[in-house]
Amino acid sequence: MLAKNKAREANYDGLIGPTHNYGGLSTGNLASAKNKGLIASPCAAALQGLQKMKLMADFGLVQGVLPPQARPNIPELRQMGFSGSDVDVLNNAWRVNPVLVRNMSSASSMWSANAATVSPSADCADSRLHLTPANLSTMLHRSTEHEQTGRALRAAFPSAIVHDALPMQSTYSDEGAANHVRLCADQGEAGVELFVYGRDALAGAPDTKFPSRQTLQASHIIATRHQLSSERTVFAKQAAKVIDAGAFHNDVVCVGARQCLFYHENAFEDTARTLEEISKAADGLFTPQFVEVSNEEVPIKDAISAYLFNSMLVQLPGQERLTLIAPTETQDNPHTKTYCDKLVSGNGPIGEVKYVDVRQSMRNGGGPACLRLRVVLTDTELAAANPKMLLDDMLFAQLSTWINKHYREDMAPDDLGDPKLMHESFTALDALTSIMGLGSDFYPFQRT
Ligand code: SUG
Repeated sequence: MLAKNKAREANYDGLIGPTHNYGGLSTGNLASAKNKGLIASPCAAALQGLQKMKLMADFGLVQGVLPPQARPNIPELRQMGFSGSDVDVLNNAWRVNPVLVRNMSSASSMWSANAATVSPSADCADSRLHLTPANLSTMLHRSTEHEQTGRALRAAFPSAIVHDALPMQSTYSDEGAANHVRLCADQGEAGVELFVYGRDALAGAPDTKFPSRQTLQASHIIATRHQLSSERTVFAKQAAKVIDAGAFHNDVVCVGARQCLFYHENAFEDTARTLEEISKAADGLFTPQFVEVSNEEVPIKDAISAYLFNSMLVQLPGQERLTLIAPTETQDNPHTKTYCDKLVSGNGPIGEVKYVDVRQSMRNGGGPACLRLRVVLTDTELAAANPKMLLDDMLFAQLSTWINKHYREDMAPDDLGDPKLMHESFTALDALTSIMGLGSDFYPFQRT
């Protein structure tokens, strides 16, 4: 009998950057709108994110780190016509157009579930690992991430195919892995890739009030680029009503791992058809296990505010059943807490729920699952992955010291116009490139 292809799922988290703030920049993301203008704590945020990474590494999972992007985004402000030294650019832009500066200062690259769509080599016809950085073209503050994301992913996975982002046109609007689920019997075996889109851009006017950020066209192109088998690929429409209830990505109402799809009954426009297509695509590989949460058990409003589905669904070493890594907000909400208690007392595929505190990120609509990009790596691909971007005790200690040294305790919206903050951020990121072995030309400000 042939040996099984060994592969495991790694989580690459976005390290939270020094300009973390509550800008209220994401229409349709209820937490972002609600918390606009609150005082944020970049230091607490980054430590919370790092602690989550440490927890996963301590469980024995492969944990990677993606560096924050340089903010404020001075090259973008220069493109908008501001000139002079970096300080002149920031001062002039802040005086003329503070809203633009806020958009160019967001630490949003922390939500690495939106960094890219990833297809493991077992799914791709050329047996290569494929990643497509998301163009994030719907939201101004996120639309400038993809180039630097590509640079980070190429540094992390030298042996993979990292494509360019799709064109910056609304037909191709793409938000990465937040609208993509992979199910499989075993990580190293071929799986089923589910692409969930909010909008068919060529079918007329959008059917939602809030932006639907993922198009069918973007999902199709990614599946083609990644050389996926059409029999093993499913495209499903996210329900318009759930987008308008605040589920700006599918991962706010659905998460999957191994054979298990865990989702809210309102998640898909046509649930019966979606499940049928997944079962058909999985035929001969595995039998999918569907865990549907009814609106009666967890009203959609609670599912979204408590982020039950924005949990990480992971297989911990030595455990038969899956573990849900949920935000503490899920524990605080009576509906979701009661549901979780019931879930683990049954004998379904999810056997345990653990709660993590990522409250700083949650106030911007980013739960545990938003903060990580899943990358299935074979042993060979893992051996080729950049070791300095993998979290071990030493990197954890170095990053803790680095955060405590460079990050502010408090961040008010108007602090973003402060040239001192820019200086602190660039100094911190310059030091980070040494810690993570990224080279002295990783960030744009290092290249000028
Ligand atoms: O794109 N929030 C992010 C949250 C992303 C969550 N990601 C996933 N669900 N995978 C967004 O809406 C808010 C920034 C602000 O308002 O300052 C923000 O960008």
